[in-house]
Amino acid sequence: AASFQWDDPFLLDEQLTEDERMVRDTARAYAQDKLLPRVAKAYLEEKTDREIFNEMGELGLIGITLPEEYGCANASYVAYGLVAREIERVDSGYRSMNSVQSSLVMYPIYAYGDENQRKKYLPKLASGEWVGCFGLTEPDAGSDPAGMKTRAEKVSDGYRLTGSKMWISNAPIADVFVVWAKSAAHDNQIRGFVLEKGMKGLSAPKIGGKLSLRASITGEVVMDGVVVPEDALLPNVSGLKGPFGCLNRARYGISWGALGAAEDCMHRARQYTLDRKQFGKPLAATQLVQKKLADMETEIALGLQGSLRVGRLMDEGKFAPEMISIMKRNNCGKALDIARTARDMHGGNGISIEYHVMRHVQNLETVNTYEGTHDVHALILGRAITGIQAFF
Ligand code: TGC
Ligand code: FAD
Repeated sequence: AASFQWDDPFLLDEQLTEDERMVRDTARAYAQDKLLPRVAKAYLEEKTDREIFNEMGELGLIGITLPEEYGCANASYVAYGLVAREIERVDSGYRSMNSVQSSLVMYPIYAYGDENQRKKYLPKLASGEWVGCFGLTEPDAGSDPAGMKTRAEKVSDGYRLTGSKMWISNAPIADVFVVWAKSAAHDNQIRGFVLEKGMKGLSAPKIGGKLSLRASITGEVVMDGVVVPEDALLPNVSGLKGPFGCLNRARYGISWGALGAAEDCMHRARQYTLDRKQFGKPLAATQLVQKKLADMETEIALGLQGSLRVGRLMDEGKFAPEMISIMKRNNCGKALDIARTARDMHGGNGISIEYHVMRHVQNLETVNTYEGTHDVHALILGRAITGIQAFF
């Protein structure tokens, strides 16, 4: 019989290809050597380090699934998930920066754009020379993006966009804005537009005062009659399936990422309770602590296998969005529970930035909410199971 490895209980490592292991190792070394040392300061000071995009780009970690001709690595969706897991092991905000750029900005330009748009934007986004953001959510339309108010009207040689987007990751430092709007010239269908920093009427003020995801900058996107040329329109998709096609990829990556944060919490709780003695023995020698660690181990192991399976199906072109809802919902919810328990196991020290677990708890509150809340994914699954929509 094989011996049990507590930090890789189902031998996930053996289920990966050599290329996937290489990508994973590159991402892990980068995250541990370059991201971990700066995260506490960035989090406390609510500062986003713009250079992180260049660093990730240099290592080929941005837009990793897209073809080589656009400066990308043509890697598998499993490799993409492994990158998310390694980065989020350090901080969900850093993973967010990568997810948005890769799945929500580069993917739609690749999948729905024409060749000129691909050539213009993808290589610079892949290298991190440009930062991108994705504007779907609005002040009055979050879980229900069909309720968006942003409008595009036809003008002589393009479109005029008016409206505002809320809670947009990367927006205040973005060069490229993928924005969704109802277009009067297209039967009021939702269409995607690529806007650029500096366009008249476009601004992206930072949202301050966040108690979560503080290492990742978030903003509004205000479009006050922004006139864009005809070639700003993404020609090859129409309707909500456009943004949802991007969200499928990002949600899948988040399902891996959240477990990276959960693993970090579990590993820290294990070490802390082995080291710390109360009542004359290590905390890890108590039944209650061991049960908590066993529950964490179980949820992480099962969640990783689920995400791996969905990743393989994505690579084979055989996934359904509901599979991703199962994994996004489960892994984010479980990661949040694990992080809260790990925080508790650290006692008073657990609330300090030095011990990392409280930061993960705070971050995972957002991760459980964005890209479809825990309950919205339950409703997506409920609809698929019963055939009855219960959103309204
Ligand atoms: P519904 O009627 O279900 O669908 C409308 C059209 O869209 C198609 N569709 C999908 N296509 C591809 N993939 C999917 N997952 C799809 N889901 C739906 C559907 O087939 C239909 O197409 P057609 O051709 O018939 O028109 O739409 P609904 O209005 O009833 O939607 C309900 C619901 C709950 C599913 C949806 O609105 C939803 O998922 N809400 C959550 C919103 C959300 O996730 N927002 C995320 C914003 S981005 C973000 O948070 C980034 S944070 C990232 C970071 O920082 O890391
Ligand atoms: P609401 O939709 O108002 O939901 C509030 C509560 O009501 C939730 O608990 C929800 O589950 C529940 N609820 C909603 N509908 C139902 C229903 N039918 N039945 C039962 N309960 C329901 N968006 C982007 O477009 N781009 C980004 O880059 C981006 N980045 C983000 C970064 C951060 C830090 C945060 C916090 C958010 C970000 N978002 C982004 C927005 C995010 O996707 C939304 O916050 C999320 O989709 C939820 O929408 P909402 O905040 O409007 O909440």
